[in-house]
Amino acid sequence: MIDFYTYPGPNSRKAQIMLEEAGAPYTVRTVDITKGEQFAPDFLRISPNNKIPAIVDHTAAGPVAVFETAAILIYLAESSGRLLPVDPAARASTLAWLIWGTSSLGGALPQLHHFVDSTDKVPSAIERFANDCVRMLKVQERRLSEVEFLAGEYSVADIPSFCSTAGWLSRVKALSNGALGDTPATHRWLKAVAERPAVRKVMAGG
Ligand SMILES: N[C@@H](CCC(=O)N[C@@H](CS)C(=O)NCC(=O)O)C(=O)O
Repeated sequence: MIDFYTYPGPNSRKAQIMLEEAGAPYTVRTVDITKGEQFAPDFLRISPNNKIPAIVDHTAAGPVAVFETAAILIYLAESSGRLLPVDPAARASTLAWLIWGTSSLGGALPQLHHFVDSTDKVPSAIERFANDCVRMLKVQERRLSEVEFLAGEYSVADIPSFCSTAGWLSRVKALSNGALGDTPATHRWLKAVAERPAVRKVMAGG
């Protein structure tokens, strides 16, 4: 059984989709980050960077605590044997797109939204993050016009970018003054990923 430490939001959805894809039984443990529960000493022993999501897998060999979305996804893919190829080249490509999705795209989008939503507007920060998000969404569009899924076949690599793109593509497009343009391959991919039962369940709040 896995304890899943979560609070509603895109990062938690990434981990929960992989829990569903892995078919791993799990118990939801809500950490209310609006009330500072992420700083409780018991939670910091699991997630030292005071962020959700995190998991504790109660294995026969003892509990395994994992924090950081990318590490959780890799752990679940490896422990379930699902959505992460063993062939070295395919595995390297899958991990590259997974890490790109969690750190590059997934790191810049929240920064853009922070600066756009903040009351003290910092034009250079908005411009920097808007340009970078547009650039990365174009990188993703180009990739998805060449292959069906980010690493070729559907894999753990699609999950983080799907959650970020589904939530924020239209907002970045609106902010881009036409620079992002049409993204037909991205829309085709969003639809295909959204049809997976695990994804449908989590996106519906399951
Ligand atoms: N790099 C982390 C980021 C996770 C993250 O930003 N979590 C936010 C919620 S979406 C959080 O826990 N914030 C609480 C805090 O910063 O105190 C990951 O990929 O898991």
